[in-house]
Amino acid sequence: MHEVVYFEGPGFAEVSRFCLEISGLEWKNTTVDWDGYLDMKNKGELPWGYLPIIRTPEGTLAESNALLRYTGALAGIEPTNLFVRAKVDEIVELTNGWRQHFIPTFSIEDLDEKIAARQEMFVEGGKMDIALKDISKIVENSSTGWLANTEDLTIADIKVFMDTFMMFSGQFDGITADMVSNYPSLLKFHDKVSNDDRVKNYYSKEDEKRWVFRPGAFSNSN
Ligand SMILES: N[C@@H](CCC(=O)N[C@@H](CS)C(=O)NCC(=O)O)C(=O)O
Repeated sequence: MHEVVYFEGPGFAEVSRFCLEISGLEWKNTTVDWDGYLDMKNKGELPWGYLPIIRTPEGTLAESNALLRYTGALAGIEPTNLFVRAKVDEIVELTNGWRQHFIPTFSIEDLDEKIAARQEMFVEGGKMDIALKDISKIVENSSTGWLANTEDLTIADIKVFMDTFMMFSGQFDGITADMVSNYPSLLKFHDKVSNDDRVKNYYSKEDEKRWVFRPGAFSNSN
């Protein structure tokens, strides 16, 4: 039995939750609030002090990308060919790179300042604009529609899909769904991934933070 422990939102754990779900293995989704997190930290249950973790039959694993690769392998969506796997990792790392631009804005206390800092990243030439254009280029260069040019979806597709679109759910001040309309290739990618049966089934229930992963979520943004 595998147990993912994280906060309720998608954040750093969504990709692994999805991979475990499609792996067909038995797994448990444990959610904690801030006090629950502090309690685990104080008890020394978090190897490096952060969530998410996965409790596995062989011990605890931490670091979201290690969890992604592990659960992706369990789900059979981590390629075995070493070159393709490295391409997949390249895309995963590229996504981490831009995520790092966004994270410092969490600690800006003044709301107007936080909104301004985020919006500045999305104007033409801003860090997020460049990042989303990079992903758009990857989509445009793929002959299969999957980011690493594979026959089926891989952890790179899941990572980019979830990390990108979760930003636009409305839970982050200053980032609105209509901002996606500047990136038509990303919308095309959204269409492909959200209509994959595995993804569609996983998001069949209404959820205020996860509506962005459903087919047509951004259809008004076109
Ligand atoms: N490098 C870690 C970072 C995880 C991380 O930043 N987790 C946040 C929640 S989204 C956390 O545990 N924050 C608690 C804190 O900052 O004290 C990973 O990728 O798993």
